[in-house]
Amino acid sequence: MTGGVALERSSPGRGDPRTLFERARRKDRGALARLLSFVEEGGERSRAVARLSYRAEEPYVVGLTGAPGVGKSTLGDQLVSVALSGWPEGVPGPAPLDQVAVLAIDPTSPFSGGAILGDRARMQRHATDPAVFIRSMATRGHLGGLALAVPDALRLLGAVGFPVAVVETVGVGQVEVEVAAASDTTVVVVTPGWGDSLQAAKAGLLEVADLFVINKADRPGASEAARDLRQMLSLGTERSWTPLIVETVAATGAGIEELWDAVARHRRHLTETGGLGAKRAERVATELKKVLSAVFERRLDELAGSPGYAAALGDLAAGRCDPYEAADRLLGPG
Ligand SMILES: Nc1nc2c(ncn2[C@@H]2O[C@H](COP(=O)(O)OP(=O)(O)OP(=O)(O)O)[C@@H](O)[C@H]2O)c(=O)[nH]1
Ligand SMILES: [Mg+2]
Repeated sequence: MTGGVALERSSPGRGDPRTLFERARRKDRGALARLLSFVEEGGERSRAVARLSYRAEEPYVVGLTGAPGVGKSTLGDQLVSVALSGWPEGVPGPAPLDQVAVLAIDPTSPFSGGAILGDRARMQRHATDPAVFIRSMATRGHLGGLALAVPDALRLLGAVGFPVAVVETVGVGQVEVEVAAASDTTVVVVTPGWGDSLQAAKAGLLEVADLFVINKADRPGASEAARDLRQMLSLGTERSWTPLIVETVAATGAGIEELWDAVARHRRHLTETGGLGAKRAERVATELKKVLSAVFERRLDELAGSPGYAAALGDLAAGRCDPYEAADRLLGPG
């Protein structure tokens, strides 16, 4: 039984989303990794994954964002360990949690194959821990890019049984802010000193932050950074939730329990005020618009390759019609 055919037969449906999904639900990490690759790639198989994941319990999503190097990955690592001990009293959900996922979003290198250099080491560190699943994620063709691939991935994680997921993004660009803001609890990470806070403010992160972490609090200036943040927040619009500020030293684990408690407090607030349902409803509405806009964009590309389009361009160039008439001709009057 060493021939290629026999091998194929001994593992039926290796690439079949449904088979992989069933295996992923039984905590087969390899199967889950394959499914996430499908999500990254987009296309038919990612559609199949979306269909299988839909309607499942969503994981509670904690987003970690902030400038490069502030310590998000180290923080995420520590947070996962604390999270596994479960939610504090008064927060619905199992305690302890049996598994937690970390998705590290890599917006900068769409062709990296989904691994950030520093994250390889982390993945190896947790490789023997069956309760922690860490995975870097890039987009390699998903229609709509990361803004759609990430929610798909999160739904998949929920569907295979993860109650909590931590999503790490480098929060400097528009997409990263969007991805972070699509979390249930958005944590903005800064370091002591004025620079990070100001950069966070400029990137629009003050508005989306539910919690602030001042990491590397072993360095001077942490309390000043907290004061600056409070001041900036007091200038913003009144919100029903005032972002908490937590100081941590991710390198040693100091302050991580407090951070998890702050996440739990925010979750409790969302549950009590109905904010969680509203947030998630808003999120799917945004998603639907993004799906539609991606579909329209693809149709536009198809249209641009059609003979009618070439003819319309010819007419335009010859001055036989104006661009609006040309558009009407191609689409029908809008
Ligand atoms: N002094 C100090 N260093 C820290 C702390 N937390 C993390 N670091 C160090 O800061 C560096 C960056 O940490 P990462 O966790 O990779 O930061 P990141 O925000 O994930 O970085 P990117 O993913 O590249 O944006 C590493 O060398 C860490 O060891 C801390 O609390 N104190
Ligand atoms: Mg990182």
